[in-house]
Amino acid sequence: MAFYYEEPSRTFSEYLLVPGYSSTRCIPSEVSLKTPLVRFARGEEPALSIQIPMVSAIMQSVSDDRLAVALAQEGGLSFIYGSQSIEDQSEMIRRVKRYRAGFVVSDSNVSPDMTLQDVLRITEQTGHSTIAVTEDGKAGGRLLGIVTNKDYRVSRMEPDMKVSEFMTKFEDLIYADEDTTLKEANDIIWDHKINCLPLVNKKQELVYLVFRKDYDRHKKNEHESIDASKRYLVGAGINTRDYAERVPALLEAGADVLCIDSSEGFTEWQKITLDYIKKNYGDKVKVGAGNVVDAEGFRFLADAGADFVKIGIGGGAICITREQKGIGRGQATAVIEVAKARDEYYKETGIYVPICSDGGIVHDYHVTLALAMGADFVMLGRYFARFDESPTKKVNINGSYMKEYWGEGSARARNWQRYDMGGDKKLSFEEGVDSFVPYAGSLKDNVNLTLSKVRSTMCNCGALTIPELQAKAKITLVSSTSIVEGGAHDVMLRDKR
Ligand code: RVP
Repeated sequence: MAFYYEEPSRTFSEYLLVPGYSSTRCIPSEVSLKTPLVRFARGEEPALSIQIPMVSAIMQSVSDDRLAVALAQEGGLSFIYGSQSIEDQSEMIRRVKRYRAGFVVSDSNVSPDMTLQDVLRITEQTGHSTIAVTEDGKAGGRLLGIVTNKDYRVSRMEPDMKVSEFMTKFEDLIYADEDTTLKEANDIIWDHKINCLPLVNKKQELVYLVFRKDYDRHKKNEHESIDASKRYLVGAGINTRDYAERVPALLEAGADVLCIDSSEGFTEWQKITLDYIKKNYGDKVKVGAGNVVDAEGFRFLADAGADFVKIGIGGGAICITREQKGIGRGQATAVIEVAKARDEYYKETGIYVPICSDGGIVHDYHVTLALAMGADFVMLGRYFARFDESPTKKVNINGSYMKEYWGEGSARARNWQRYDMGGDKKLSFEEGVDSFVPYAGSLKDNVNLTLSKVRSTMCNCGALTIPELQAKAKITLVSSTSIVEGGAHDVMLRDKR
């Protein structure tokens, strides 16, 4: 006879935290959000930790090298998506590891034959007003000039005017050699009162741009996620098919941690992949696995050597797995059960295997709830897709700015490896949708705001660390009527001006 759970499975919006005693010592600036990323034995320090409990989803529309740098600067970590060629994924990893704070690889480029209209389109899409003009229109091409909004007047110029006719030509630019230090670059910027300094190599190819506005910002990141050589930490998604080729390439490129990306992780495929990695690299290489939604799934992956375990099936904003296949579990219930299994495993074996709640975070307080329920960190897709740094296009829809966001199980992503059960190497049906999410500005501003709420709520619960929150949290179910009571009600809202 089938097994029946006695209780319905529930999600974050059905719970609230009940405040506990909070002493005067318990203030947001004293809260530490540091959390372990990988397994460790009792009494030992984890080999990898992050300073904030947030990682970005292993998705084409979320985690590329640009987002990875921005998130590492805030103390989190990205897993660069694996649904691309091994070479392209490795190159993204290399770009993060090579990244020098303050040195920007130009992402807004045109060739001299392109037009004012192209410049305006790129400016709108990227939000950047400094555009490099290179011979081939690509980031590393031979630099021929720069276009900024000082070079054109939309009201006075034809949209099809060629870039070569109005750019500031290379001969008239202040530029410097690729080996220039950040300090030297900033001295040049100040001496010449310019906003941006291009750095070129001996062949006049554009290597970096240094912006005046970035300098102060880069002095201030106290909580960055960095390795022993002060390079940003970065993770990479892998699959259970091409790991024998992909894993060595990613490690060679400098990936700090891997994660098997799959919609369903309680499988022999995952064990085979973990076995391969542990056999070839031992403990040196850290790899997470998932996704699972119950204690049995957790134990299977923990026993198989997973360094962390990811929880969540069907809760992602773009995910339609539950509708398509009828599998999944309410995210809160899944986290609560797996957290209990993680604690039992620790008691039994002395090994702590961190767990990650993946998908379904809609409100900032869901992050706090996930942590209080036992998650060590959370993975977010929709949340990060909304920011300037995500890899997708910003578009204007009926007067509102939106960013594209599509699932790895959508036809657009063509990520059959994530869903493959040993079939015929194609997606037989979609498990994700292609969508838009409201544009929300910079990652830094949003992450800081979210975490200020998390810290504040932790203080309400009398907790200065995540383990303390987990030990002290009092969590209550809420009725649907009391959910209505929780929002503004029985008032007419004034316009937000
Ligand atoms: P969310 O943060 O709610 O946007 O969810 C992101 C998560 O959704 C990912 O980390 C992944 O586990 C899951 N996902 C990604 N693609 C799909 C899909 O197409 N069904 N689901």
